[in-house]
Amino acid sequence: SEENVTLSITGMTCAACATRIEKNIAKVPGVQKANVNLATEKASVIYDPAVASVNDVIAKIKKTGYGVQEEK
Ligand code: 9UX
Repeated sequence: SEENVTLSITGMTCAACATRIEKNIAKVPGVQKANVNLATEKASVIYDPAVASVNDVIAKIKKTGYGVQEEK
């Protein structure tokens, strides 16, 4: 199955930041697709909720060195 979550990211200052975050999110087991938009400072992530959780994705972004919050 699939779930989609949108996260707000802080701390990105160049396009390579967004690419870096995308690649790192994609390494989280269960993540199927990750898109990070530098201009809107948002990440859209599709994942299998049986394998990954939103918190797994949040933890990975923090570990990569950026601030992150779930969109309400
Ligand atoms: Mo650009 Mo982002 O040189 O961590 S990659 S600032």
